[in-house]
Amino acid sequence: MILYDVTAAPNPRRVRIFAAEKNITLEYRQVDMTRGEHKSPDFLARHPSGKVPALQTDDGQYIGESVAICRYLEALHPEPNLFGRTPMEQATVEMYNRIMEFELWSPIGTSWVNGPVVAKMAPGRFKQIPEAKAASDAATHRFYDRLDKQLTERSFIAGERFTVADITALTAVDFATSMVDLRPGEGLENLWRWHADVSARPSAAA
Ligand SMILES: N[C@@H](CCC(=O)N[C@@H](CS)C(=O)NCC(=O)O)C(=O)O
Repeated sequence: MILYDVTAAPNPRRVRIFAAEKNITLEYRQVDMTRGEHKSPDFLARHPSGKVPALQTDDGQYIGESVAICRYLEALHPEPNLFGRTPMEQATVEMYNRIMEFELWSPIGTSWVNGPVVAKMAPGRFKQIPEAKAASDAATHRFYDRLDKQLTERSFIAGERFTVADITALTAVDFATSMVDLRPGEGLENLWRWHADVSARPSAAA
């Protein structure tokens, strides 16, 4: 299987970590986003949104969207399980994974698009709205506080074991910290304890 990847991009990292947890070997093919390769007709045939990651399966079909790719990998390699086993656990993992996407990744993405790195990297590509960045920065920090409280009650994002929801949250916090100037406050001890635990897993280096 071939993963269309950008090493520095956080969404492909979600799939790389997921595959590493399952010990699945993928062939990585770098997409040159600086040259707009992800919007070329060839690439749009692989992923209609022109985004990474995209997976080429062994029989030559394509899947876009990191969660869809992870679900495919889980179906092929059910163990170790990362999407939940019982109906209740599956629903809980899904719930927290969606919360991490909509309530953590979403404001981080808005702050990124309206922030200084994008202004420098892709001048004029987006109409930047400083008020949107300020509101999203605040929403991200409010969410960090909420996550910190949640992590007093459980070891991982969706319960007592590592799941895909931890991968979604880890990639969000790392991207926010390194690229968006949205590092969680030092006083958020539970969040940092969780972050240290998940970062210590060999898959986090993927
Ligand atoms: N929801 C998508 C998001 C994919 C995404 O936004 N990827 C970024 C890189 S991290 C990208 O390709 N951006 C280029 C663009 O949107 O044009 C997923 O989970 O795969």
